[in-house]
Amino acid sequence: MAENKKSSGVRGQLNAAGLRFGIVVSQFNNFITDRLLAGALDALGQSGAAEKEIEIVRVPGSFEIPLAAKKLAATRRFDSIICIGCVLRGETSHYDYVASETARGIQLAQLDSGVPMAFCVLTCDTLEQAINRAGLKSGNKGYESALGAIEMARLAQKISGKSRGVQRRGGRR
Ligand code: INI
Repeated sequence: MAENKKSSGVRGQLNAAGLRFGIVVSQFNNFITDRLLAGALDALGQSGAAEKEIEIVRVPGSFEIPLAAKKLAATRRFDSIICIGCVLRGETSHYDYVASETARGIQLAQLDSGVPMAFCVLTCDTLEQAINRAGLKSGNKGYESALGAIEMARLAQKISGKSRGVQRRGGRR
C-alpha cells in the first residue's frame, strides 16, 4: 500500500478554494482571447475559486504578457498566473517573433519569480484553428490552462511544504 502511494508521486489537487489567481489577457485578437478568458473563469469557478481572489489584467498584445505577468508575480499576491493570448500567422515573420518571445518571456517570468504561470497563448496558422481551440471542436484551451494553473499552485505548495499534508508530518498520521 505504502509502495503504491510512493510510486504514484506527488500531484497537485484540482481544488482552487482559497487560492489567488492573476489572469493576464491580451486584447489583440480579443474575439478569441475573450472566449479563452471565459473558459478559464469557468474552470476556476467550478473548482472552487472565489471571484474576489481573481484579478484580470489586460495588455495590448501577447508580446506584453510576460512583463505584466512578472509584475503581478512580484506582488506575491498570487498562487498562480494564467497568461492568455492568441497569435495568428500573417504574411511576414512578425508572427514568429511575437510567438517565440511571448513563450520565452512567460517561461522566464515563472522561473525567475517561482510563481506558476499557465501558457494559454494560442499560436495558430488560421483563425479557424484558433476558434476551434477557444470553445469549438478542440475544447477550450482557457479552461484546460486554468486547471493546469490550479494543479501547479497546489503542487508548488506541496513541494515548498505549505500544504496541510506536509505540515502534519510528525503529528497525526
Ligand atoms: N499580438 C498578438 O497577441 N497576436 C498577434 O497575432 C499579433 N500579430 O500578429 O501581430 C500581435 N501583435 C502585437 C504584439 O503582441 C505587440 O502588442 C506589438 O508588437 C506592440 O509591442
